[in-house]
Amino acid sequence: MNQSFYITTPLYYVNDRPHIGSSYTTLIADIIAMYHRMKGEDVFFLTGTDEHGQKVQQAAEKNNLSPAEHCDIYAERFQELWSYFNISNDDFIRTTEARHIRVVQDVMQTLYDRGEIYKDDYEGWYSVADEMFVSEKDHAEGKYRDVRRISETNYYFRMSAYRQRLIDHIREHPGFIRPENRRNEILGFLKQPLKDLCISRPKARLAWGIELPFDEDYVTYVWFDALLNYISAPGYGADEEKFRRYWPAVHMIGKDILTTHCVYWPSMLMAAGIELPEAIFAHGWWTSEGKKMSKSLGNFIDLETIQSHCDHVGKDAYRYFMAKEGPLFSDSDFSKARFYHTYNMDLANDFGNLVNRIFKLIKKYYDGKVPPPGTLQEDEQEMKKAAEAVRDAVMEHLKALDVNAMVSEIIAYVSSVNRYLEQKEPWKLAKSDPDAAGRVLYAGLASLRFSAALLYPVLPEKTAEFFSMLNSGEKPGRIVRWEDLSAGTELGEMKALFPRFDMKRLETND
Ligand code: ME8
Repeated sequence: MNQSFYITTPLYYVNDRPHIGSSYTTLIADIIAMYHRMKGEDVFFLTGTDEHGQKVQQAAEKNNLSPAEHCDIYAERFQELWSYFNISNDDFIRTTEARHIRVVQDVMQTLYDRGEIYKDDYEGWYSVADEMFVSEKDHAEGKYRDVRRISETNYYFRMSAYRQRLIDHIREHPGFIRPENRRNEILGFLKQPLKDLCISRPKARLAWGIELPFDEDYVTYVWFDALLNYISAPGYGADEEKFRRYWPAVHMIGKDILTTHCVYWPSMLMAAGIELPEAIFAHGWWTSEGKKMSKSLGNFIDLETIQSHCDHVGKDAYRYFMAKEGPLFSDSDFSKARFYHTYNMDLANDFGNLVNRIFKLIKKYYDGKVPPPGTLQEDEQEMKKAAEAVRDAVMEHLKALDVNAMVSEIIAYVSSVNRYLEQKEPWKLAKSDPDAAGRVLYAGLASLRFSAALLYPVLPEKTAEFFSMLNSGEKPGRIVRWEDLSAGTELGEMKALFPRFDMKRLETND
């Protein structure tokens, strides 16, 4: 059976409209999943929505809806948007589904039976806004909002017992938490003793949650519920064969949820006797026009705004921008000017221009048929070798989940093909030395075809259009060999794949 690969995004809360932050994690996970499919692997790509908790309950009340009705609307909205952006997820899990609730209750019961969960009294600070118990120190520092003194009996998970095992695992598996700075952050966090984790809320205070299987007066705490989606979706406890095929997963997350994923989640899995994830990658943060995105600043870029930009330059332009300029290792700023500028530079000037030039010349001088390569000279041999090196580098960056580097590598190759054409001037050669011109155009087109095949996960629509223009009977979705471009094929109808965006339109807000 083919090698399998399992990748996840966070489950997004349904108390907020989808925005560029949630689309970023989803897009890079999608691109990684698509590359693994191109390698012929059996991929399971999971995303979904996190639907329980106080905030959802409150958001529903505000809109005069039941929590379930509210969740249906939002879950559908997320699904519509992921489909608009051509996200290729294999499953979409909602934490309110029966298949998930059953797993949460089973794992809780197991941990309770093993003495990993116990009941205790708590008196201290609680942040209503963040739905969290807050330490004396954090309260004094004013870290959390809407903090109240409460006294409550709850259930606790013995997370403190897993500190040393977790440190050992992180040390023995250098790729477990990525990138390196996040790994160090967690190792730093684990220098202090770990507290046990409160995992319940009394139903009297919060009804919208999963009931504890051993006490009907309580529901689970949101994180204990949500994290388990990563095993409930691939069939834990229901379809063991499927679960074994895909687990362990690579978790793509933002840096805001590092501790829950790198401390709570592995401790829960260790307690339940389940293998730990393969890797957790926490990326950086998008800011908007130089500022932190927040509702009060009114600069939260929602995906409807992005859709209106896509009306001008296509959806692939957004996928490309996210992949190339996104905050994978450090934070990154989203601005309209930067978005359209990247589009013009890389897609219109480099890729699009190269396609136009080569197609036009072949139409004009070779009757629209791919000219024969003849004997490749040193320069063309170099381009073929460079293509192979790009493919190998892309596959190496894929192992590191470095989507930025993958895209930069391919577009740098496309630029080098542009320079090759400038240098060879096939438009002049066509008159003086048609064989040489044919060779140059063949090499240019072979390089373009190769680049388009490799860019498919980033530009699924435009590379499909490119292949239909090429008329070679091929569809994108697999890695091709540079030299397999067939001479003699009649090119299809030409279209401008990436028309230039007039930056003046930004001033007039058109
Ligand atoms: O945390 N820049 O859900 P959430 C980059 N339900 N990424 C961003 C971002 C930004 N400005 N804003 C959000 C939750 N994200 C929980 C997760 S998982 C079992 C439960 C992305 O809707 C990033 O991936 O608040 C971040 O981790 C996630 O959205 C938070 O989504």
